[in-house]
Amino acid sequence: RQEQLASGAFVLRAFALPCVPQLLPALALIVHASPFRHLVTPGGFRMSVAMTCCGALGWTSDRRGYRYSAIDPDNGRHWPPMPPSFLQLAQSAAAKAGYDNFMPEACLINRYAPGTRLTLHQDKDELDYEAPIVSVSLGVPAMFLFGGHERSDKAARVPLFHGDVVVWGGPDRLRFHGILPLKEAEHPLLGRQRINLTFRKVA
Ligand code: MD3
Ligand code: FE
Repeated sequence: RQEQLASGAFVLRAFALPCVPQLLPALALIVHASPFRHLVTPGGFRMSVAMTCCGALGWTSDRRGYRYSAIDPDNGRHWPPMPPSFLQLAQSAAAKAGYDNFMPEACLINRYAPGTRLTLHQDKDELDYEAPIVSVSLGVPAMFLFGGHERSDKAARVPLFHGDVVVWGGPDRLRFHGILPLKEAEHPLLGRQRINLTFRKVA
């Protein structure tokens, strides 16, 4: 089941389900090496989303700004490598949406507890806006906000469930987007949380 949100944005419902048995143990190893943390924005606010990363580059934020870095600032070591199961899923989803040869070097991993939200924003820290972004939803369902090119544009609401994959590219790559506060719910595999994997080509 494939839904098109806009000319370059596709929801692949349940696309990641067959991969979940490989994804979860790989995720546990990543989180062991580089635990989830609440980053601080340049404005000094603690993000309600907890984050970690894998791959050659990871996204991070502090009072000095947002940036991609090869090093996890919490431990001074490289981010954990991207597991083959992650890369394969991201590439097959991108290809299914019409983006061949997707080579992400970063996977940002977001963790939402009940009440956690992500306010409307654009992803502009990448140098390459040609490549798509692939996002994988795991655990408790969330309401995704799919906005326009201005912050004030009315945003559509798209529910995202365990196993759903969204691919964004082309004209939709710079749309404003966000996640409404996570509802209290329990998922049989992940408990009371939602995990989102976001694959990006950075440079
Ligand atoms: C649409 N994450 O990490 S993923 C983010 O569910 C982020 O954790 C959300 O926004 C989450 O930056 C949404 C889907 C997503 C990611 C990037 C996009 C949608 C996008 C970039 C442009 C347009
Ligand atoms: Fe984003």
